[in-house]
Amino acid sequence: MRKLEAKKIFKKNSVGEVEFLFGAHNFSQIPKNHFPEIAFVGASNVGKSSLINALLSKKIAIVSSTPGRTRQLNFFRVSGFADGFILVDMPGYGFAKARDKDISHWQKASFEYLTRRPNLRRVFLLIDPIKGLKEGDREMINIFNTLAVSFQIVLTKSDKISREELKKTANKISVEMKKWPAIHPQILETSSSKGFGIFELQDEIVKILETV
Ligand SMILES: Nc1nc2c(ncn2[C@@H]2O[C@H](COP(=O)(O)OP(=O)(O)OP(=O)(O)O)[C@@H](O)[C@H]2O)c(=O)[nH]1
Ligand SMILES: [Mg+2]
Repeated sequence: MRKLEAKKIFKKNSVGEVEFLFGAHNFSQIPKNHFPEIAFVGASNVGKSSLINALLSKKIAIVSSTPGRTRQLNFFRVSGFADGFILVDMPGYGFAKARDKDISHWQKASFEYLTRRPNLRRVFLLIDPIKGLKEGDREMINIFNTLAVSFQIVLTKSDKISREELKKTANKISVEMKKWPAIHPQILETSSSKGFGIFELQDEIVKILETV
């Protein structure tokens, strides 16, 4: 049943079923709403915007090979499940090209959003399996655990690494994860460019939405 449901919600979306709602530079610019929200967080260039596009079968989030492309919190509304739900594409952390002032600004907006949003149902923390967990990721993980923000690890770009290496990274994270109280323990492995793991991620989103 659930498989059918995920297919229905994420079927090739025609115009109108997925819409860009707004982009926000500050937490105060984000209107309150009652839709469940799911945020995509991770280092610059890890593949957040690409994964949202792969999930929605639509080039709606801007992708770039230059790190730091997404400079605001972008909200995309998907209809098809009750009233609908929202995917949030966050600015990446950990790159040096932007001005310090800009970086601290995005960090503040992201931090406030991630820790003060009552309808935020889960954070997908994206990790590049070639790089593994970096300092910026650990800082995020500490925040999530301290403030009880429900999060789940999603490995990206799995087409760029052998199965063995991918498993090695996943196993290493699984061991560390035992100390993380706010983690949802299943690690998802994806490739936006090859479509690997996209259905599983869609299915996970449906499960999140079904849980009240
Ligand atoms: N091989 C491969 N490349 C990918 C995949 N996903 C993303 N990329 C590439 O990685 C680069 C960054 O992708 P984005 O989706 O813009 O990454 P982002 O995390 O949104 O980046 P920022 O907005 O800068 O934080 C682009 O060149 C993508 O084409 C993937 O699954 N496989
Ligand atoms: Mg982006």
